[in-house]
Amino acid sequence: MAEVYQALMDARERRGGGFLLLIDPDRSPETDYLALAEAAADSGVDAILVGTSFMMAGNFAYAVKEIKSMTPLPVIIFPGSFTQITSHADAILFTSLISGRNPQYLIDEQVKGAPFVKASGLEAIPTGYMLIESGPLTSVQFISGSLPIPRDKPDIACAHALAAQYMGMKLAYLEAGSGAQLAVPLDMVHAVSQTVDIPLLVGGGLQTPDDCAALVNAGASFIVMGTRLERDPGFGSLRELTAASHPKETIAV
Ligand code: 1GP
Repeated sequence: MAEVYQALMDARERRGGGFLLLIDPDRSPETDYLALAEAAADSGVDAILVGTSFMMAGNFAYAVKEIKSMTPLPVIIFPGSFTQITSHADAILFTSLISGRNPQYLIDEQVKGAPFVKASGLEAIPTGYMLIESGPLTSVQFISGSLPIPRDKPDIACAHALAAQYMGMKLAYLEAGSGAQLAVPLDMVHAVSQTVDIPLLVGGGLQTPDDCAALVNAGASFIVMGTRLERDPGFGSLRELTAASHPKETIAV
């Protein structure tokens, strides 16, 4: 049963787009991210992603469990490695970093993680993950040891996203990188959305409601945002960001 995936598709259909809040439990105090998780549903968030590059500060399973206890929303693992798998979430973005040519992130982490995903009972959502050039080197580029797709080459992004679709992946994720200086270009998002049938997640470096609205207008199905909310966890601004990502809804903000 693909309940979480279907819930995402339903939300996109109903609201004209979706907003996914990314919580990195390694980067902000527990009280802050739990307050954000608690406010998410009433602020219009469609689902919460939880993931981190390192998890140096604490216990990933504990963080996911605490986040889940604060919200009725689907909690989806966005793993930085195969060690970030826990049954306390509802689903996992089972990602392959298809823009890179490093076998560790194309298939090795997935092979190591697959038995744990099965044992956990998590819904696995196969996702083609693509890094897009976004200014200075990002953490995910450095950690994965992979080159991003040049930002002025939408045809290369289209070919990768198509390959993802033909390999059976259910989502394509265009990633500028957490805290990126430059977000994924609108013309690239538009080109990819016109090329593939699978929904597009777009994230990395987004700041404003206008950023969200422009991306959804260009063809993004789901906006992913983390850093901006860690730095300023104002729940009023969260409402504005989610409203801008839901063009079919007219809600006073
Ligand atoms: C990173 O795309 C996400 O994986 C979100 O990026 O933290 O820059 O919002 P930000």
